[in-house]
Amino acid sequence: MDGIKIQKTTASLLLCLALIAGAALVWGGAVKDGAVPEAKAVDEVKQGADVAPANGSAVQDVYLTATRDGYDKSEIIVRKGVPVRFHFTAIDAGCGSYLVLYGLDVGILSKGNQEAVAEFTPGEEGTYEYNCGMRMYPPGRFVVGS
Ligand SMILES: [Cu+2]
Repeated sequence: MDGIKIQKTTASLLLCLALIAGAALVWGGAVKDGAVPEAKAVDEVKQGADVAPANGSAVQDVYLTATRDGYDKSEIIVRKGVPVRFHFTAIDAGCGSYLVLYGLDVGILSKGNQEAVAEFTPGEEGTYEYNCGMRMYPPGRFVVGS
């Protein structure tokens, strides 16, 4: 029985790694193509002082860490229309080193246990799931509010 379990786990890990490699390739390509318009959108919002959040910051810094056991936070709350700087660190998390914000078209790859940062501006209120590329963890909630 144990042998079968191990084989299944290994197969899952291999699948997940392949998926990460594929996602990283797609993501890398997308960054090359999309980097300029994305950066412009962030700058535009920064210049509009009236959309800054109550604490006066023009950027919302949020932090998440993944380990083999899951994420250190089950929920992250941000405001709509204000740039988010999402700091993601995976510590020996295997395929959890690739984080996906489902429904927001955001993927972040933390390599070598180092922090990776993605910047984006959430445009629609809602609750989005964050998880690894295969949704293997208990899902986290990324809440975009007004
Ligand atoms: Cu996974």
